[in-house]
Amino acid sequence: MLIRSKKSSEISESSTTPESIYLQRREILKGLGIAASGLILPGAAQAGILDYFSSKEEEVVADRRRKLSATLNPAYQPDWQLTPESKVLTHNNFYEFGTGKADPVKNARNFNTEPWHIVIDGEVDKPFKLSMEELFKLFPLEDRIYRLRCVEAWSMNIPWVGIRLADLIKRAQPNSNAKYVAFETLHDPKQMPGQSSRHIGGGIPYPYVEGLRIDEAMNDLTMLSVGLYGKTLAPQNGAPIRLVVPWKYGFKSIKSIVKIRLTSQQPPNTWNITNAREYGFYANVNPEVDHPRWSQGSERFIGEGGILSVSREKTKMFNGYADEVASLYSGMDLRKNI
Ligand SMILES: Nc1nc2c(c(=O)[nH]1)N[C@H]1C(S)=C(S)[C@@H](COP(=O)(O)O)O[C@H]1N2
Ligand SMILES: [Mo]
Repeated sequence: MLIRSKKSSEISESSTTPESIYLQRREILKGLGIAASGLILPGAAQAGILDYFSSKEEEVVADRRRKLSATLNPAYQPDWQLTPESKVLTHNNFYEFGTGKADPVKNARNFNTEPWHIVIDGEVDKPFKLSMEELFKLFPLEDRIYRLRCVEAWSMNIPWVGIRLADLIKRAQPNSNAKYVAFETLHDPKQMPGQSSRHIGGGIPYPYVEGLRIDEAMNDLTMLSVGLYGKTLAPQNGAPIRLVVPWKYGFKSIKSIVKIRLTSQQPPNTWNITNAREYGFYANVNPEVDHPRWSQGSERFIGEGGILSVSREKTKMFNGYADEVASLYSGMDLRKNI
């Protein structure tokens, strides 16, 4: 997500999505059988390409992940082509570890997530604090395949492992003032270089925060993920626990959560604080409402193979989950409530 505002005429589609440039270039270079040279693109884009080329996947995907046993939820096993695990692990948005897509896998490598606790408090009768071990004992895990649609117009199909957020919230017994749910990422500038350096972290406010309306949080689709591809989350994907809200743009799916608070007022969310004109509170995937700087009508699906096989697909209302969630927004103007 670019932070600076530019007129849409000044920005080409590819410059909103540098990853497509370097993936494509890599594919072309591979096809030609030559090594990467940075001759074509200037400045930052070139640095991105060189970065990506110099990072051997096996090297950067230091595997600290543990196998998880989870039950397949048959309601969420669509017959889709999955995004390969290697791409889910190496193409990330996690500004605490750098703003480039290839930064988090490198910079989060030594991110220490043990011990980890998550607190649930606010407008509840039974606030509690859980270690990850306690969470694993209390809640059975399930496997669900969801589509992830980033506001930058790329998407992936990811097999998540996790629990229903609703189950965690119910355990805290929300009171009648609980209208929203606020989430907060760990604040640890020593471990998260983007939190101590504007240069690395893009200058957005930290800790990263997000929010949902209570009915959105209680929807069956809304998950707290602790893993993907049958293993615990890698640091770059938001270890050890992150939100997954598949009908909303990816920035709602906040990573490395330490706090969940039930509130009576709508909580702030990081991208809305940063640029309210471009990013709202709801952030429902909506092909009919363009981002001020690019179209949301279609997306590049990141699948198997190189960029030449990346397909441009039509973006679906609510990211394809309209049957499950459209009723949450009946009577709301979705052009105003972006
Ligand atoms: N704390 C935190 N959570 C975050 C982000 C971030 O920068 N910081 N980026 C968001 C965005 S824009 C997207 S698209 C998804 C990406 O998740 P992934 O890297 O696991 O695919 O994480 C979201 N959660
Ligand atoms: Mo995103």
